[in-house]
Amino acid sequence: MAELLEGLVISHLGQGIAVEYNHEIILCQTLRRLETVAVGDRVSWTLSSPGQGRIEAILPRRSLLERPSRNGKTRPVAANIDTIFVVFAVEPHCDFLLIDQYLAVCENHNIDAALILNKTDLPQTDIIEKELLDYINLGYSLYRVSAWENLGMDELKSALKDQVSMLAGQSGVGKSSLTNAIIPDKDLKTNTVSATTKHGRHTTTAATLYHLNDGGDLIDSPGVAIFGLAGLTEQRLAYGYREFQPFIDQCQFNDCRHLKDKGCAVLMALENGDISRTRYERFLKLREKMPKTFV
Ligand SMILES: Nc1nc2c(ncn2[C@@H]2O[C@H](COP(=O)(O)OP(=O)(O)OP(=O)(O)O)[C@@H](O)[C@H]2O)c(=O)[nH]1
Ligand SMILES: [Mg+2]
Ligand SMILES: [Zn+2]
Repeated sequence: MAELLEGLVISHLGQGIAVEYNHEIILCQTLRRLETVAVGDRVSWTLSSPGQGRIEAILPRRSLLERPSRNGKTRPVAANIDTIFVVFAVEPHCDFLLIDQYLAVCENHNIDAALILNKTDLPQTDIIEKELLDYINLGYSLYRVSAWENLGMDELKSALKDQVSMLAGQSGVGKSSLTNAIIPDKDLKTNTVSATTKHGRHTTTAATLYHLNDGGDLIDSPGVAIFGLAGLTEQRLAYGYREFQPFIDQCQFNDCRHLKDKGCAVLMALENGDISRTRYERFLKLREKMPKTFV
């Protein structure tokens, strides 16, 4: 019986799963379905031939992000993440609904969340600044950076230290550019899993984990909404709006939907100005977007 070794999943490759062991990358297969293993997973594996391995088991996860897959099921996308940094910029057009969605997922999965405004070298807009005030008031950390001009990077780097972080956000906001700016000497040969789009851009196709020079790991993820409202119920979505949390328990009815319900403390807080109206309106929109089976 081959020796059981412990490794770290750093990416999904077309032909298998890249597992890091002892500073080497081993291409692994698994008897389970490949997509049940996620980047960030700690696995036990055995050597099947030189440089090739087989994943025998996934070790217990401390957090897990999932995305919807076919027939109402979910599949894991990243495991053992401590903080998700939601990246956005003046262009492509800033999608606050998507930001709220990421934040709501984090709130429900016990993952910390922070915001990164990239491309601060470009002219900024008042609209973004106005929305940002809400997030800052809610206690979310905000890092203003430019990957191009290397602005604000020291502060961001110290926030990334000694934990597992993931960059999330729509395509083109600069997640990979930030990863490159943070880890300029990363091993591109083993770690680049990108493809050139028809616009000539390198778009990330698989989430990939990199080690930071100062300690900690960083996962660059593809811009498609790789995790959605998967697994959240309507109630959990409301909980995902952290400013609703102190009021939810005070609603008159346990199953309050915070819409037009009698005795709704969330609505009362909205009237009193304790909850931002734009955030509440986005809650309503996300609620509409939820897979109906969950509502
Ligand atoms: N002006 C400016 N442009 C930037 C900055 N960072 C990245 N970009 C540009 O934005 C575009 C997208 O950057 P990427 O790093 O590929 O974006 P991404 O978020 O990784 O995109 P996906 O992999 O498709 O999800 C590229 O053309 C970058 O050169 C920045 O700080 N300022
Ligand atoms: Mg990318
Ligand atoms: Zn209510």
